[in-house]
Amino acid sequence: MLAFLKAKERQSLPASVVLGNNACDLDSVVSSVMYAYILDKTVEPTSPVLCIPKKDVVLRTEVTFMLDLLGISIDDLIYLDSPQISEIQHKHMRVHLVDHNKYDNSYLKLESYEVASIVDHHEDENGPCTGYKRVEPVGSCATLITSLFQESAAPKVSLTDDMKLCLGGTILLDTINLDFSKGRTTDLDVQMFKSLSITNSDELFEKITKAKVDISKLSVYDLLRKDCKHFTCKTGTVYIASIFGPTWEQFFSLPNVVEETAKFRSEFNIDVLIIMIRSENCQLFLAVAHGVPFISKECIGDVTEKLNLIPLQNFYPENWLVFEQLNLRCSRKAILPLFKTWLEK
Ligand SMILES: [Mn+2]
Repeated sequence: MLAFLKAKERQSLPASVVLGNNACDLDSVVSSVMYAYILDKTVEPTSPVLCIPKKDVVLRTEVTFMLDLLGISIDDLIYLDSPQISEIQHKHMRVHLVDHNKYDNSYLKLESYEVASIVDHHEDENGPCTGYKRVEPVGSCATLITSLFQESAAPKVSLTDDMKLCLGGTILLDTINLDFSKGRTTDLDVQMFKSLSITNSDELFEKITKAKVDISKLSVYDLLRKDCKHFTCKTGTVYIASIFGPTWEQFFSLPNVVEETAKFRSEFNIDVLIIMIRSENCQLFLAVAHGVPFISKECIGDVTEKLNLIPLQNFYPENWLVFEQLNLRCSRKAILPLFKTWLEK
């Protein structure tokens, strides 16, 4: 498994690549790595390409958890900004799609290509494909990849225990532990999961779910980038980052919180940065790092009233406002338009 990826890392890329979707979630990563493995063993040298810049992979903590489990380092994989990508742009490439079914050339910017195969579980967008196509509405693309391993008669394409855990874990995460009542599970998901003979599936599901929210290894810069929405208005560029886990005291005690926040603001030219912090015991805090003089404790407009904000004193860095948000029903989806309306005035 590992050897197959490492070979790709050192040499230039082969003319056959597997691409997951641009959300680059666990399903896309696992499906592209496993499908590339099958193609590499049965058809031609093939490499997975992750549809994100390399620095973004650490934000997907469930992905790094699973790669760890497989003994794959994030350095073993190819990303949109890997140096090998510029070399393939002038070659004729065979692109295999997993976890999406319509090729978007704006990521790889290939001069010449064909979509050589598709394995996906989303609604069929009928994108062109010159070869094998399997689009089925199951809970996880990893389910379809698992069934490919079963159909592959070649004895050299067998699954190791680690690979089974990886496929099985992805199926569990996507189907919410194979719970039919959640509406994402199909009979094939259950059947394929069973074929992997994983004994303690509840434990595996719990581990991956935990890994998904485990932010303990992320820097403040990464925490801010992990889940962020933005808009532009009269005041300038406004970012609302959402962080789940710490209390505001814990957040402001993280290493280099001021420097890392400044780095984040300058990289994205952010005029107003709003951070929603939801602690594990469901307290909500709103931190505003502002460069705009009219934003003050008293003057945060009707937002204060609607969100029921209580200003918190001391402890936080200069030029920041920190509030406890007592209206817990207001999610970011509701907060974003409130701020937009206010900052537009
Ligand atoms: Mn998927």
